[in-house]
Amino acid sequence: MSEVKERSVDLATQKILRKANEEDIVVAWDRFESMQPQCGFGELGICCRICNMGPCRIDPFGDGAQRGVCGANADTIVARNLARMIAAGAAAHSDHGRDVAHALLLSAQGKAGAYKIKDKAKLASLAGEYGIKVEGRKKEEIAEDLANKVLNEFGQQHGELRMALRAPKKRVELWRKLGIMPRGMDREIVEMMHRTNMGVGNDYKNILLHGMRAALSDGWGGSMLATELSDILFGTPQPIRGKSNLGVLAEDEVNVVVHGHEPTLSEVVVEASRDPEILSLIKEDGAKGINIAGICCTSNEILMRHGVPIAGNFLQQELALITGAVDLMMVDVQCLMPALSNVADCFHTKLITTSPKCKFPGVEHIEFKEEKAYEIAKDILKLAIENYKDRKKERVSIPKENEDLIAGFTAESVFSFLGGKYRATYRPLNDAIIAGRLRGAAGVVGCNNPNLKHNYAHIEMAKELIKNDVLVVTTGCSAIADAEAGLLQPEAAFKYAGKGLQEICETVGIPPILHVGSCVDNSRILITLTNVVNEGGLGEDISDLPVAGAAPEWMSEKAISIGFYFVASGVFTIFGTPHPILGSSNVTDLVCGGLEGMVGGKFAFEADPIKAAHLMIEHINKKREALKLKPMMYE
Ligand code: SF4
Ligand code: MSK
Repeated sequence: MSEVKERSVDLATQKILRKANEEDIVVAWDRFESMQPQCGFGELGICCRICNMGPCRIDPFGDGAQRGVCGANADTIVARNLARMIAAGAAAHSDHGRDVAHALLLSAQGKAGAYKIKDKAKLASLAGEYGIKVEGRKKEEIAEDLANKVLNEFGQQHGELRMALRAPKKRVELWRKLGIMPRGMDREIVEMMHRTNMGVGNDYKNILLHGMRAALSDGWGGSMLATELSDILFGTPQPIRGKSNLGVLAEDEVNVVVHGHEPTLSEVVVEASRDPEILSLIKEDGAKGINIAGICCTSNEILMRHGVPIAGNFLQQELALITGAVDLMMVDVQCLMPALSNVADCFHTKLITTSPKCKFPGVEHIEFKEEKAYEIAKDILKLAIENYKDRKKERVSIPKENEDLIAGFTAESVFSFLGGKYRATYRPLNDAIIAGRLRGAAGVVGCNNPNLKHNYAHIEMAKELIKNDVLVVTTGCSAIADAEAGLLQPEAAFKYAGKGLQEICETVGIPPILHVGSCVDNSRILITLTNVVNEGGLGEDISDLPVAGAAPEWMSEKAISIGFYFVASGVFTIFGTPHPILGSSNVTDLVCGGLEGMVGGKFAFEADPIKAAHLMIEHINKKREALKLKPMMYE
């Protein structure tokens, strides 16, 4: 087994990894090591098993002439595999958006009493974008029309996605010219699967062109709608305090951990945890209270809106259970390790699945239905309370580490912040960039992966960027990594940021790294970039802006989709480890080079976070030069 210090930079994580080792509990890092060496064909993307004449694999050391049984070469096989990853990632995000739209519809129809429309202003403005009459109508009537329009858009066959029209005009025109303006989310994803089916397209460029279209239907479609409709239903986040890391688990309270991505049930669980019946049951059971904490993006969703503490990110899901202090873990969809059930079995922890889309063999399933959300939430909490008495005190070990944080930034709030209370405008942000106080901005997002030291790349990349006066916005597990390192506090600016960024953070009272939400909330970054373009003075398109993106520790297909919609929107984007495409030099050259000429964005792969940060800074400097901006103020 590798040293715990090699596995993670986080002290709490290291402590629980030691406990896991002492108690002989296998975790992701152990399984990763036992998988070595991992399949080289898979890593290079040159294995094809999409028809029964295969599986076929191309010799990476051959002369390039080798073909699969059908005649597919490495370019075709690699491109098809990558395109299918995009489709799967886009499907996951978009299906999340669909579920929120469904909850909005039921709420509007009075069939889901647990949900009330919280942001009427956003409802009115989004309805306006969809051409729905707002004046003189009840919010429920507007919401019903909006939910129906949105739900229809998933399967829209022709035309253009409404949200994609929010992009800068020049970008929309480019997408139209390239034929990648997204129509409907389902349509683009289905077509991606069709195009990559045996015997359909074998031109790698054409396959990946549609890959971008499918990815755009995620970022400017499914994900954006997931964000907007969640804001309408659960409230648009405002800057809020919270805490992060395994130390948020409580010794003497019932610990309920919510994990996954969709906020529909966890929102109600938070509310139900304050129900008088639940509170009196807790007292009866001898606990001092009930502590809801989260893992992954479900956690980010309820942190952003309620300040609910975060217990950890992707690689900490098993570790939360190994503290021995979790009475119940409730999971919904995405990023859930099947191993959770084995780990839960080592403790008293009850693991509950809740989505019909996601069951674990042998694990209790309490199906979530929007119509009965509150009752279901209470039933789950009652199980947790009942289970508290079975907690074995002698097996409990909660690391003390937990950091304060500020989250809850959005495309709307952060910049009305920067503009001062009474002037909601992006002008101060644009002016800071133009004047050279800020070099630019970077989105650092995405997962953890045991193939890299847990949290290390997120934290070091973010620190290097802010040191160079690059404002960082973050989502998903990257945001949690930063939170655990104390970087989401205003004080972090004094410790780590360059002078220009420090001045801004000091004036406005914000951290140098802004937590803008869950993985679907990467759409908030797209809107922010668009607002910066629209404010003026920094070019006419997203590809003109001094900005860059990164997913330094990515693991999910969703990260591939996110990467592609950022690149297709004109953003230079770095992934820590390569996409599984290196088996085709043509596809690699396209993804890391040729795309720039087409859409203004491209990928780079760099595992060293400091080197990666400097590639981003170089790119930002290049864009500043092209815009003829002033030299940096403090250089
Ligand atoms: Fe082999 Fe072609 Fe079938 Fe793929 S599609 S498994 S390359 S025969
Ligand atoms: S949760 S997709 S591990 S960021 Fe959104 Fe984290 Fe990646 Fe899942």
